[in-house]
This record gives sequence, C-alpha cells and structure tokens, in this order.
Amino acid sequence: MASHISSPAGLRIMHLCDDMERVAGTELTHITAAVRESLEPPKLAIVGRVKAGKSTLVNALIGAKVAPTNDAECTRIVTWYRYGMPDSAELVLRDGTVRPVQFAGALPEDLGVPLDSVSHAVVYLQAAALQDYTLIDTPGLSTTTRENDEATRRAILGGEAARQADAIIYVFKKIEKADDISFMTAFREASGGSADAAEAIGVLSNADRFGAGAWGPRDPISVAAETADQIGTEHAAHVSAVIPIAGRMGEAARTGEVRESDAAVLAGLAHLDDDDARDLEDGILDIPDMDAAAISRVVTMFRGYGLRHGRTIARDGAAALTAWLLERSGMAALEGALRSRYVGSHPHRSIANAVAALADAARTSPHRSALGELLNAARLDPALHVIRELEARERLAARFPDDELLVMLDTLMQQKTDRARLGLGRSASDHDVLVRARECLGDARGRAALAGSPELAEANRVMVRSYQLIADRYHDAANR
Ligand SMILES: Nc1nc2c(ncn2[C@@H]2O[C@H](COP(=O)(O)OP(=O)(O)OP(=O)(O)O)[C@@H](O)[C@H]2O)c(=O)[nH]1
Ligand SMILES: [Mg+2]
Repeated sequence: MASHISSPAGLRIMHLCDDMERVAGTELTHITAAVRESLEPPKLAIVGRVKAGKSTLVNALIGAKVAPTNDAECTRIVTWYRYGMPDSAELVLRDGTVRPVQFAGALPEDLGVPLDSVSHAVVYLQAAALQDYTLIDTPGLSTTTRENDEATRRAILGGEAARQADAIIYVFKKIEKADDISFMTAFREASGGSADAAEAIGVLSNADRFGAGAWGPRDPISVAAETADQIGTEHAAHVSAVIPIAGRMGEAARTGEVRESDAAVLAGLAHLDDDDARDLEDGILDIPDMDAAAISRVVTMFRGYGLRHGRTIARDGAAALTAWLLERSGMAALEGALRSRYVGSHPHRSIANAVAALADAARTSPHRSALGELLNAARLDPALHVIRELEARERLAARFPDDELLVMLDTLMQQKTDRARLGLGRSASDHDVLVRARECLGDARGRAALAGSPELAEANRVMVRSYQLIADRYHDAANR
C-alpha cells in the first residue's frame, strides 16, 4: 500500500510502532493499530443529490481533474482520495479483499470486477490538500439508478463507513429538499451522534447559475450567498455553515486549465456587449475574424458567468484570470472553513496522544525496558520536537492566554517550511535562514534567563531547541 502519512512526525511514530512491534510481538498490535489510525488525516465525505457538483468540488479541492465529472449521472463508486505516492489506486471489495487497479489520471471504465462487489476505490495522489484531509467522493443520492443510491447510503451510513467519515461536506444544489435534510439526519444518527463524527458543513453549489443566472439582472453569486445564509440559519442543527461555491470555476482555476491563449481569446471578446456575448454562447453569433475552435473552447470553459464578467479581466492574462476565477468561486472560503474546523492543531495533538498511548502500553509490558529505550530515542528525535512545542504551548496558554510567545509557538508548529517558521520569504537564501535562526535562538535564550514564571521559562527553552534544530539543518548548506 502507498504510504499516506506525510509529516516527519507522523512517519517517525509509524517507525516507532514498527520497532515496538518487533520487540513485543503481537502483544502490542491492538495499540499500534489504533495509533496508526489516529495519525491519519480526517476523512471528509462529499455527499449530496445526483449532479449536485460533488466530483467537480473534489477536483477543485485536490487541484487535479481526477474525479470524473459529467452532465450525465457519473460517479459510480465511492472513491477515497488519499495522500500517497506514487499515484496509484486499489479496489476494496465488499468481502474485504483489496486489489490493485490501473490508475492513469483516472480510474478505468472497466474495473475488472462487477460494480456491486466493490465497497470502494482508494486513489493515492501527491496533492497538498490530501496531506490535511482524505476526501471521499460518493455517487449521488436520489439517483435514477437505485444501486448507486444504495451504494452511497451503504458507504456513508452503513456499518463501517459512517464511523469512517469524520465529517461530511453536504452539497446542496439550488434550494435544499426534504431528502437533503433527512440524509444529514441519518448520517448524524449512524455516527452515533457523537459531536465529532456528526460534523457537517454545507456547500451551495452552482453559485454562478443562481437566481436568474449569469445573464440575469443580479449577480448570481450574491444571490447564492443570500440563499446559503438562509439555509445555514434554518438548518443550523444540521450544518455548521453553508458556503456558496461556483465549483466549475474553482475547478478550472485550481487545475490550471486556463492557458494564455484562452485569456487572449476571451479578451478578444471584450468589445461585445452582453447581448452579443450571450448570443455567442447560444451559438447564434459568429465572429468571422477569430478562430472558431478557440472560441468554442473558451465559451465552454467560461460558460455564462466567466463569459459575461471575465472578458475585461482576461486582458491582464491567464494568471489574473485564474486568480479572479478562484476568488469568485468561493473556494478559498471553503478551504479556510475546512482547515479551521477539521485540520487545526489536529496533527500535533494526535502525535502527542500517540506517544502517550504507546508509553502507557510499554509501562505494563514485560518488555518495558527495551520499549522504554525506543520511546526515549523517539522523544529525542528532532522529528518529534513538535510534541515539546505543543506541551509548552498548552501549559503557557493555561496560565497566560494572551502571551505573545503563543503566536511564535503556533508559527513554529503550523508552518511547513523553515523559512515560514522564521517569518522569511520564499526567496531568502540558506545563509539568511541560518542568520535569522541564530538571532531567534539568542532572543529565546535571553528571555529564558529572565523569565518570571516556570511556564515562560519552559516555553523559551523549548524554542531555543526549535531554532537550534533549524540552524543545524542550515549550517552545512549555508557554509557550502
Ligand atoms: N456552472 C456550473 N457547473 C457546475 C458546477 N459544479 C458542477 N458543474 C457541472 O455540473 C455537471 C455535474 O457535475 P459533477 O461534479 O459531475 O456532479 P456530481 O454531483 O459529482 O454528479 P454524480 O456523481 O453523477 O452524482 C458537470 O458538467 C460540471 O461541470 C458549478 O458550480 N457551476
Ligand atoms: Mg460525481
């Protein structure tokens, strides 16, 4: 199976589990299995009625067109998108067997087994978003094919899966229907009603076609925002928020579909008034001196909203047009909401909990001294320094909730590169990183010496090591 843990700390814990199993045999496997599972990113299931725009949203979040989308009913099996390399896929059958399946940018049309024998597919991709959460794309509810509807209910509500999905992204299309609400209620019940498992966030899709549509008198995205607020207020018991999304625009932006030539063609249509632009979309206007195939590609890509509002922006080129699509699509708002609700400090807390659980198990084991050595070595490993940062942060926050060191510790823990941890830009040289790390180290050492409380002293001592570890990483590189 492809490895799906991406953080150095997560990988270090996986190795620790391997090492402890080697020493203690099967005695510890129930603990190590639970620990391994706790390190996995939260699983978010995207559910909703057929053709609501679920797979389009999955692609927009992943930043690649991997989930098939179509105007006809399209997603046939529940598909998990997980972080992993190399890009690959496997089928998990209902009898529990797992078999590899070819993956060349998409799952094959013919899976080689009857569809009804498949529980779900798992696709491994190296996409940054999947480091934070696993996405589960599902066939539409209330579909014309009963089997698909049942497959979704079984996957999301039945036995295993309701517990496996940590939260759902519920995609409403237009106004919510009674079915939508009953499905969310069923999910909440199937997950045992526990607050964590029953989380749901709503997405109101097709925002670019709301109200009277892209060519109507009001901006459809504003109309969608109002409707999203109404649904959110009315169904606050079921969804924590409802966010309006133009998923197709988000998908085009995030997957880098817009070429410089597309921007040029769209900009070439800027002189048309809205009526003519609309006629062009409806195929009843020809523009003789422009390439018909290029126009057709652009009209299909920017259907409606982009064609009406994007033509002037297109003059600034593909990058500007992509940034505009992204902004109008609402994707950033959705990603922010997912991050704050489901990612947060989760990785560090689960790392700390994992070590605590393994230490507990080791204490009562006949192999405790050998296991204790493995644990100690792991605790001293730079990859797990983040646990010390988290513990120092929690102790400090309990006593001084507004202390400015908390922000510095958060930056150290949450940023993914050393440059960002030090507040430096991406263009900073290795030498700059080394100099800055040493400055920060000196400051932290000074504060530790003068600290007026044990919590402050400890937080600063932990930060001394944090900056020392960064300096060590850059010492050789900077002197080369
Ligand atoms: N204009 C517009 N079209 C969208 C949007 N989201 C999806 N679409 C289009 O709607 C069609 C259906 O989208 P899908 O993502 O396949 O819908 P789905 O919910 O996954 O459908 P099933 O898997 O069959 O249930 C596709 O042609 C998409 O391009 C959107 O926000 N705006
Ligand atoms: Mg789909």
